[in-house]
Amino acid sequence: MAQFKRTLVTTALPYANGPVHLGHLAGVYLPADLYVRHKRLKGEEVLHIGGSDEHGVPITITAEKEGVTPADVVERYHRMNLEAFTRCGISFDCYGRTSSERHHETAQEFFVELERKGIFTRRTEKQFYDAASGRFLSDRYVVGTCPICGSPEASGDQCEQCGTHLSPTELIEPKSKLSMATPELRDTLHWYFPLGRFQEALEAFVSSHEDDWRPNVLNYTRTWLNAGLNDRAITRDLGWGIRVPLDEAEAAGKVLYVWFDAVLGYISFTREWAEREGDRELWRHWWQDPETRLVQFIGKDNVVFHTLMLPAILMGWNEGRSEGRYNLVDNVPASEFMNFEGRKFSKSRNYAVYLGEFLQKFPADTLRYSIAMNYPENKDSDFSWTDFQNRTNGELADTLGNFIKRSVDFTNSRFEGQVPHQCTIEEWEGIGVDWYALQSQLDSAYEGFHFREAATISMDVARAANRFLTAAEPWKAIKSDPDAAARTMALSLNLCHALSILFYPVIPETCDRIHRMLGFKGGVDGLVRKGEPILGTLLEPALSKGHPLSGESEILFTKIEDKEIEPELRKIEALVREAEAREAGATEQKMQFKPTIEFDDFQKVDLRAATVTAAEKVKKASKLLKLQVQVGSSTRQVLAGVAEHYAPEEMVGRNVLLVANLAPRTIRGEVSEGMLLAVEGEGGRLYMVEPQGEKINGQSVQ
Ligand code: B3M
Ligand code: ZN
Repeated sequence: MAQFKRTLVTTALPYANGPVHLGHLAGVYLPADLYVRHKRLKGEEVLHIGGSDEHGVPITITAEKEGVTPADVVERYHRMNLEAFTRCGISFDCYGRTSSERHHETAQEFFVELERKGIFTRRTEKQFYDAASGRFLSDRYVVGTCPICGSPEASGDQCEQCGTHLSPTELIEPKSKLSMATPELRDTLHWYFPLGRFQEALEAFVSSHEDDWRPNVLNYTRTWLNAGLNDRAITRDLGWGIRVPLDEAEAAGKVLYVWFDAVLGYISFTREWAEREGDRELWRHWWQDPETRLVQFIGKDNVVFHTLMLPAILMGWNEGRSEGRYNLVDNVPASEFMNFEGRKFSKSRNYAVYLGEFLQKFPADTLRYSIAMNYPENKDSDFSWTDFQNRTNGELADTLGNFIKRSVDFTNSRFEGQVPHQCTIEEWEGIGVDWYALQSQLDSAYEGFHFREAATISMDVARAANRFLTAAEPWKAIKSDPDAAARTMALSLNLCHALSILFYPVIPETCDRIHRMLGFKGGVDGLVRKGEPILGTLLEPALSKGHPLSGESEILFTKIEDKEIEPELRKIEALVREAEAREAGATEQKMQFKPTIEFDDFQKVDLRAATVTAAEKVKKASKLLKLQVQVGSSTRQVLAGVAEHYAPEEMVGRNVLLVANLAPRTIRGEVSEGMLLAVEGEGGRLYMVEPQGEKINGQSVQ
């Protein structure tokens, strides 16, 4: 780490198609802000770049649903999210948007360069076209029946019911989401980025981070590498996005795939920042100087785009260049998810607490602290209102706030609002905090992305400070031993100052208030922004004898009363009830039987008892098993969506029920000649239908 001169921090660009919620804050934005502020405390050079992802199908779908233009959608949510982040104290140096001119230019520049180098491949392929709307349909615009589980509501990219990733042509009875008409397959040309061309280079790159990347990040990335990297289409037929910058007629109406452009947003926004700083070339410092470290904060669902896709694009750019080469990412601290009252946040089910709304009711710092203490570092965590209330009342108000107030009030009333004693280093070191050890513990917590630990270390100092003040009893000593009381108060005030620095990454606004109460004009943030390494000043007492406090005394944290969180708890209960009703409704719907069929219809289905003779996983299809089944004297290949419920070796030897005369289908490039019957149990667990009996193989069901 020490070899780096400066750190560029980026945070995933949230889609501007909805408000950010507490899950986003916990996984990405707060940890990044903690990291950045800690670096500023050390006087290090750091830049935090983020912004809105304003392209892609999620945005056009929202726009269509609401009957407005995509531009209206992104305008609304970009503003809303930027405002929420600002109120929450997320200190971006630039919060850009991918609809900006500079970003379009940057993304096109990359496309042109890779095209010039002949890196892309072109492929004509069949894609669904909705003749009624005159549009090619991208994956999510096609709906139909899932070939794996039979759910009638699968979308062209994924089946929500069974989780299988699909392509639109795999759907049974596909329909256009735009007109509900049956779409036709037409030829269309797309540009592909050959990830496989960079396989070896990416493997070497990932291996070089074996020791510093988180296990979850390495795992997701390795799963892709081990499966072998494939070409990825990086253009789409869509009316919203960045135009493919080629004059050829074939490029008309095509835009860059949102993920190709979004990951380049970090670069565009650094350029915009540099322009605002008045030096157009300054961005190169941050992207192209090998002494700059790049750290990208993201959620676990975005890993491979940052560990493989962006690095490969940059490798493509760097090829054959000795200058103007981009740095590859140094670390990708991807978080797990933070749940909310025991359930997953879900925007589509409206089960979420939105950041902006939250901050209308409670101060940002109380939220920042609670979330830091629940940071989903290596497993999913949970945010609950009761935990939030307990931490605010017990830790922030009773421990930290109370200590500061007691120290300031007593000094104001008994020592004329001035530091009453010159503390020596020995006294400072004698109060039960090992300042050297503390600094290095705190530093390794932040540098290792252990944010819960960092916040805990700071709160432990507040606890120690309280113990110190309570044990010294200056309110008694003031009569019996005024010098001792003066010493206690001077040390306490210095502790207040130390706490205002230690807590700065977590609760910056409060730290500014503490600083002002202690008689300083600018807040901690003002000092830090000047690039002073003020973390190092903790080793000595900072306030000298005679230093005047401001004379003001504030209550830093108001306790949260039960009646304030009761409506929130009731809201959750209602949301959970709704979710449960919906889930129950879904099961009920399944209970509605299909229309009656004649015996002849049933007779058309050839159901046979078969035996699994071999089973293996299918690359890049975590739900699928490729099975060889023996049915009488013939053997055939069947793909079954049961990989999450049965290990391949468990399948071998089982008797199964096979739909033997189903037309063959190609799924993931593999032919499936038939379908196995299974039933779904609790929690989506699938159970194969396993006929029992002697010599039943090959026999039909009757
Ligand atoms: N907008 C996905 C998301 O919000 C995507 C991230 C882009 S990071 C370049 O989860
Ligand atoms: Zn399905």
